Amino acid sequence: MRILAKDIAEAAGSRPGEEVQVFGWVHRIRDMGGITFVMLRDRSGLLQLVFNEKPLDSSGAPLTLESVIGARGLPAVNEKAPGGAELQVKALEIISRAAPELPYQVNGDVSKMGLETILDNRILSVRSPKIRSIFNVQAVIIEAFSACLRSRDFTEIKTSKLVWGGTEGGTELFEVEYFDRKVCLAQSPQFYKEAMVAGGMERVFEVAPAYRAEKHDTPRHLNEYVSLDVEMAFIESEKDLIELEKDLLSHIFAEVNRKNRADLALWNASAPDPDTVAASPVIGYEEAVKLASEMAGKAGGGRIFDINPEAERFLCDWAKKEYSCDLVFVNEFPRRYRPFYTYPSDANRTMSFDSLFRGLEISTGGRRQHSYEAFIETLPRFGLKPENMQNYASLLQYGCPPHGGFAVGLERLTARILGLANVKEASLFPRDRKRVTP
Ligand code: AMO
Repeated sequence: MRILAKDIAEAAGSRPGEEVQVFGWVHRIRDMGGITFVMLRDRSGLLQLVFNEKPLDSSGAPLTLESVIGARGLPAVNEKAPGGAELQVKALEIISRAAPELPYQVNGDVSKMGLETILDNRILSVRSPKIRSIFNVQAVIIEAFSACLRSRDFTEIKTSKLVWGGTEGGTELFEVEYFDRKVCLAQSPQFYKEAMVAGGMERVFEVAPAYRAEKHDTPRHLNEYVSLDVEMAFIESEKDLIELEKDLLSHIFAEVNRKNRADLALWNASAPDPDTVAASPVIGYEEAVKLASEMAGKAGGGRIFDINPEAERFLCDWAKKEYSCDLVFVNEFPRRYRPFYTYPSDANRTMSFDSLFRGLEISTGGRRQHSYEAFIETLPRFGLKPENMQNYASLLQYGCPPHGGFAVGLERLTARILGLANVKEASLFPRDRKRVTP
């Protein structure tokens, strides 16, 4: 019978004397003279294999690290082995032999591996249990995000990433040859999620890549990231969205703490207590800038004029100190800092917000313009010509409810939960200015 590594103790306890079979990768080899211990790794964890003879392949060549093998034998209790049991091997099959020289040491200390080495050797580096754990957490985030929204009557949509223009800023666009013309990679599903709300779906969400042609290389930017997007109809202001995002993050954090206990332990990390999320403060933009500036002054720094990365860190420190929260929302952003589709609350401010989590912006959102006339009137303020914006404006022409939404960056959320220094670590195949392989 085939079992997984994690089930070895159960097999030893419930079916002693019964042979089982395991398949996986060779994680570590310890030759003790007469006896050889091989650590086998499968998707469930590690298992100690015990060989009384040297494990050789049919041609007599020794086993190499990371080879894929199958082993048959008897499970036996051994408290010193991971999982409390081991396999006394009777038969070994080397299914796929790994080259003896590995460009990345899978069983090594991840904290000593450079980021470029980890990324250059992704197929090997993701085999390190600690690195694999990042993507276990990420999978649970996506699952919890989707489940929570489905339970609130949101419909999942998938929209095109080939678009006619930008929604989030003119210069950060990747152009793509599209037959005899040029189109762009979507910076966000902004137009399509709003279009589906106007299209009568009312509540939609999407999990999909978004593309930003940002030229700078920072620990918080990717040129392709996964955007967790939400849009809903019949809201009054951004405050409805902040409440929704709090509920959503509470659910995500609860699920990660419940399902990723072992993954979190590898990073000595934990997601926030969901109860603290509900208590997260919401602070207006102007007050937030003032507060961050004062904090910077006290720390011996210069003045702060907008919510830059330094301000994000100060505001999170403040929320931690005053409210014991890892999350803080900043709302009422000035119109000049928000895209053309944002709904103004007065001449200078908008019904929009950012959420900052453990020192980093993880989401942006707000209410949108839903009046065609007001939208067209606003465009010149952003240097946009109404005649060039007809595609976008068309969603407002035939009956559009008051609506709004937000987007959370998946890699940023993952990185901040685990305490990763760079968002690239939370992307399986990150794209940056230099990197398009593997
Ligand atoms: P914004 O451009 O602020 O808003 O993006 C929303 C969130 O997406 C993540 N993000 C990124 N993550 C990694 N690398 C990047 N280059 C990058 N750019 C953005 C961040 C950010 O907070 N359409 C609006 C959302 C809305 O209003 O619904 C938008 O895209 O976590």
